[in-house]
Amino acid sequence: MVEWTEKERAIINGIFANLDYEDIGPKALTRCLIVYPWTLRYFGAAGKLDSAEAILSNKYVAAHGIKVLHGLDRAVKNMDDIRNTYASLSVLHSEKLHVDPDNFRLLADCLSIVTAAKLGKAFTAEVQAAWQKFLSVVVSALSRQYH
Ligand code: HEG
Repeated sequence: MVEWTEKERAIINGIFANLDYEDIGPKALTRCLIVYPWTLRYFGAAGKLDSAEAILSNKYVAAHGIKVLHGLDRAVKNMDDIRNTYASLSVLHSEKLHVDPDNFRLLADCLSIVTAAKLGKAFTAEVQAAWQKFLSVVVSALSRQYH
């Protein structure tokens, strides 16, 4: 069971309250696909993704980036029970999509970089600590139903 301080809760809620899903979601996912090209294998349905330019301008990828970010809303609203909140999403990624769970961490890292770039000076070490703790819990919950 993960414990959250009031300050951590305030930081996480504050980031999400000001988050531009349509900007950050696509930026994080496209960065993940470009930096770690093996993650492209799950996006066959997206069409041609054979260059950074193609990835950055792909509408399917952009829409999926927004969808992933909205998936995080559920974790924010259920911070005290992220594991159960993500049980079925974890099963989906494991059994249906066959996404290697190592990739959750890679996407989370890209999300941190994009968030840091967006927040600038406001992304202090203390904010980063809470943010990364939150993403680690998400990654662990999503990896939970793998066997
Ligand atoms: Mg996943 C579907 C969330 C990492 C590949 N992902 C989804 C969906 C959500 C989601 C909410 C829609 C589920 C549904 O339709 O019911 N994904 C999500 C989160 C994270 C994550 C919160 C990690 C932070 N996903 C992830 C990674 C990959 C991936 C790392 C591959 C590298 N997701 C993936 C694919 C689909 C989803 C291929 C199905 C796409 C589709 O339906 O078109």
